Amino acid sequence: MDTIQAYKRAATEILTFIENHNHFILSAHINADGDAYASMIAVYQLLGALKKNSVMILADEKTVTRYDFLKNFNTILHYSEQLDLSTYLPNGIAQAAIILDVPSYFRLGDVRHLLPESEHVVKIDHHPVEDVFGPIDWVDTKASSTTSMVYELYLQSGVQVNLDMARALYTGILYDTGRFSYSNTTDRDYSIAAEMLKIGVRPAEITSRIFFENSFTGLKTIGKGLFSLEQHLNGLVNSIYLSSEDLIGQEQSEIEELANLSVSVKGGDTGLFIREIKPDFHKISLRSKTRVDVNQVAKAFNGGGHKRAAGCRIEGNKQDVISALLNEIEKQL
Ligand SMILES: [Mn+2]
Repeated sequence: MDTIQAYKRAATEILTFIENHNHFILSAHINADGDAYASMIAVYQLLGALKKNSVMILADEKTVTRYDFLKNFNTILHYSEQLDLSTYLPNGIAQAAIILDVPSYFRLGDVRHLLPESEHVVKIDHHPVEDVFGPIDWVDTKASSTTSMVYELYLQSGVQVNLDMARALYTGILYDTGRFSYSNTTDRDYSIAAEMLKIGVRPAEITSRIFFENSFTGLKTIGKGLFSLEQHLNGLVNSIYLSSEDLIGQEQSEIEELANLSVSVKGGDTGLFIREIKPDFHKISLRSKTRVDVNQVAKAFNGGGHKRAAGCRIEGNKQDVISALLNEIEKQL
């Protein structure tokens, strides 16, 4: 099949790029999620196996501890202006960069300041293209996850996948397919997962680490969110709202499931999970079943993502934000 050839070609090209460089920075999108962490860690481990030096850096202020069961997770650095990379890279400068799960410079956050010249930057991603980072921009919007694309690098490199690598690869795919349930899930994802199980991945363990380990307060906040559920446009749209007061001390990754719950209402198509992250400033996660392209909706507010899952930030009070979103959604109906 055509895709198989395209995957082989892209992976071979990236492996040549890796061969031609020695010191890499790796990064992923701001507010890193399971696919962002896992794809970055999987590439880090691959580079290690290929005897290359690399360092992982995120623009986020801190890591999401949910993923700390992955090997090498604790070596991830966080960007700051004072960050001195000279312990990791000769002269503290990245010779090359591999950027994962990031469609734009904006979504890379401050890590963009660390990038070498574009010819030394590789992007691997499954979001619709926004910025082209360099000559090797490998994007497959049909891929469920960036991690599933990274697996092709393993295949073409001949590096034998060990258990740590398998756990990372499994994690990214599991996360971005919503436990193999979203419409983005492919037969390839199942094949890779099967291979990872043969290597020793225990699905129940990873699933529970990612999805079923909720803190007491996190679950209470999910409860509050569910209680706020509201219907709009005759039930076609359902929204969940949490005020900044509701969110005090709440780690975001613990309440992500509210986005999926907002779209789970029977008869509805689009779900909005709206968080007031500071007064009159809201972060919105959008989900849809079949009708609304939420990537387009998010784009109207300088956000983005995928057709069925996207995010954006909007200024204004609760009512203004909801009206603005509904207005964009209605344009598609
Ligand atoms: Mn992803």
